[in-house]
Amino acid sequence: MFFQKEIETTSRQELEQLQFTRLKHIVSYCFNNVEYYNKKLSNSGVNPDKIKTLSDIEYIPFTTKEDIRDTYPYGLFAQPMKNIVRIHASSGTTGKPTVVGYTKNDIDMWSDVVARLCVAAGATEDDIFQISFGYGLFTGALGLHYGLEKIGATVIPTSSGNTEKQVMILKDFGTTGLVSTPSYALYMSEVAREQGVLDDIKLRLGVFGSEGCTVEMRDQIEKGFSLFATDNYGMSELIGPGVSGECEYRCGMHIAEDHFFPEIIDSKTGKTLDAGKDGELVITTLTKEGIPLLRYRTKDISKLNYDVCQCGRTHVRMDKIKGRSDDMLKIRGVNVFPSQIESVLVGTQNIGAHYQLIVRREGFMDTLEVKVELINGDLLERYGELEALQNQIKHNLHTVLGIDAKVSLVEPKSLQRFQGKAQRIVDLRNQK
Ligand code: DLL
Repeated sequence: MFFQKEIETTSRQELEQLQFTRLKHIVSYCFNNVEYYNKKLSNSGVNPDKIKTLSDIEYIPFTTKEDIRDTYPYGLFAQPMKNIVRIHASSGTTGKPTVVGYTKNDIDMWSDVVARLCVAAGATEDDIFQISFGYGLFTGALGLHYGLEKIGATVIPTSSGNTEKQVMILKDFGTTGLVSTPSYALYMSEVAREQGVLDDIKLRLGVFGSEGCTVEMRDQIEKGFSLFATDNYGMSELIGPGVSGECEYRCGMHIAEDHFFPEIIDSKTGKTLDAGKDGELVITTLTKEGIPLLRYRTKDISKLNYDVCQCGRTHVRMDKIKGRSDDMLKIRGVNVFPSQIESVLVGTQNIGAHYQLIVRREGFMDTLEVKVELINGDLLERYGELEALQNQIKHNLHTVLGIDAKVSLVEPKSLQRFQGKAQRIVDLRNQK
């Protein structure tokens, strides 16, 4: 099933013609409407006339998260605020969020691309979808909300958290589709099993995303809830969910190529790689008005497959995300940067500068343990003080990250030292 069959199945030749026209337009749009881009493009000797073929995109300098941060909050917006109808944001390393703005047309395009992936997953107007992503600045919930409404499905905006109530609603409201992170879906199925209500739940579809989901984990969710699940990729800077999603064949996520032009680059050299090679995904937004981005470096590692899919879609498929070229952690759907944790630890009295972050999957939930060395080992004998210090750090971490972490205070000099770059993250989630 298709939401916009004509464009989703258009020939590669027609698609590339459309992409070229749109690329030329978006480059001059950025050049004329965003001072930052005007300077950046001029400094690299690029003006809109330089784009004569689609591959001339390689002349354009990359845009990075730092560019968005440097122009915080609205410096990359290409429209005056009176034309911006929505703001979203995602957390960043500095504590300042990455801010994005949408015009009415952007919201419309966003709903279309999300509707496409929902229909590709098998959603119809007869479905009742529970959205268990957190509503708010995060793009996941409202993005799926508008897309699902567009196809005429019923939306239950439960937001995330309060898992027992989520399970009650799944059962009592006859929910047939679930939108959440895969790890939260797994957790919900565990709670439903514990409550003995799995058989009363009518779920048939899971539209998941925002964090990685291995096929093994997907199998577990599917078994738990007896549903069919798809993986969906996006990021707030680019639009939110809707950049790409799996169809019923689940052999890669179709990128909405009429709106997002993908490239794969070597993250070290910045050189464009051949399709089929693993590298960093770079996306140019071809139609976005509020905050258009040219060659945005996602830091996510994937590869592209241009073969026409069995489903009939011609739009390129990207592989599941292999990881990130930087070290942002995604824990229970929340972006966590080691530097945020460091900012809490360093400067706390009695706490040294050596720490380790251990991420595990316990049951079906991601957990974070922050191991940090004490400056004075004697404190380990003074339980009252030790506990107070632990609680203080726990509280401060929660304030900064928005999630709970286990804090382990350890002997001075007990953690590993490194001669080169420190490897502070121990991610045990994908270990069997
Ligand atoms: O997570 C947008 C989204 C919401 C996508 C709901 C899908 C569903 P951010 O919070 O800005 O946006 O986080 C973006 O999350 O750069 C990836 O590292 C990671 N990510 C998103 N989707 C996937 C996925 C939303 N399907 C960052 N698989 C991205 C693996 C994903 N990682």
